Amino acid sequence: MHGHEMREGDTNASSVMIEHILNGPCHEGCRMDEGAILVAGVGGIGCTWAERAHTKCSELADLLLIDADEASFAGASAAHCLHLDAGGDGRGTAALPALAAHRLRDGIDSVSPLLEQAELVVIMTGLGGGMGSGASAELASLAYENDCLVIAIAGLPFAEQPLRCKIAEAAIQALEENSHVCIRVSMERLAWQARHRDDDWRAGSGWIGELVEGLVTTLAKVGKINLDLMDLRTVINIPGNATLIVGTGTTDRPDKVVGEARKSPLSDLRVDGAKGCMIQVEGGPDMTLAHLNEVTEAFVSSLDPDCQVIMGARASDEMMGRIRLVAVVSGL
Ligand SMILES: Nc1nc2c(ncn2[C@@H]2O[C@H](COP(=O)(O)OP(=O)(O)OP(=O)(O)O)[C@@H](O)[C@H]2O)c(=O)[nH]1
Ligand SMILES: [Mg+2]
Repeated sequence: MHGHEMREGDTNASSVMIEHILNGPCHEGCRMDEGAILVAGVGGIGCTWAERAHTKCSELADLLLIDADEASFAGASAAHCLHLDAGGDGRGTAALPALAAHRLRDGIDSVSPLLEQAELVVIMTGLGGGMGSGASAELASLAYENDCLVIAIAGLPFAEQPLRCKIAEAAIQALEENSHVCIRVSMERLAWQARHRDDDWRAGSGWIGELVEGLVTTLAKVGKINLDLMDLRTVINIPGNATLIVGTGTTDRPDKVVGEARKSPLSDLRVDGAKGCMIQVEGGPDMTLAHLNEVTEAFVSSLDPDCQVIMGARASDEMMGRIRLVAVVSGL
């Protein structure tokens, strides 16, 4: 592994480095040589999100689906599925998160080899129901015990569902305590954005897929400037809260990428005081150094002036014409 050259965010110095490494050898398509990545979905919405996200990076990560409802596994051909239906009625655990948590503890033996192998576990869930609210924090804690880096992406219920909001409030605390980064996604904002795109919010409106794909490709593939799990740990270990951001755009409008990132359907998003940041910019073979600089500088300028920035860039044929920014922001 190479390439920790891009520490301490002086963007001018970084630009030179980006140029240098862009011209260097490319190790496209290599798998990470230490640790595996596990994408996990818990509950109905979580399984849908995880499955959709995984289709975009199936070569690079394993997929684990956990639910009481077998219908959640129907669309996934290559998933590890954990069916937690103790009662056998197939109707789920309703609003019984505690039962879901117990069921997970009982059933986890079958998937614990996955957790032992994994270095990074990305857990997706929609909170407010039974399964996701109960079992996601339990899964996070098991992953944590296995020394995995744990990133949770949690959907929060619509404000007009007070009972579900109450369940979610308790669940998000448990999930936060058991994960390194816990991102709160407003399902309401997701739904609002999805309506604009004529998309189904339950599928994550594309946004979750981009986020996870960006994160997984960032960490699993050796990019032109390599970022790896050590970098992620460095950024995440900066005291304070951390969050993830994704923005996409086209090569002809790189200025729009950061704007898109700011529109993320995350609740409570404020990154201006960030002390740490890991940024990965991905583009097609048509991405130039100027594109890279424009995107990274626009983003970094919105952070704390003393923010420690670790940057990476990657070009791949599948990103032709597109640019994607994925950032882990910490010290909030
Ligand atoms: N408004 C709205 N919210 C929904 C809908 N489906 C899911 N949600 C929200 O998403 C949360 C999680 O839903 P699911 O993933 O289906 O729940 P689960 O974890 O499978 O929980 P159980 O099925 O109760 O075991 C719910 O609490 C709701 O707040 C929907 O069709 N409309
Ligand atoms: Mg369900």
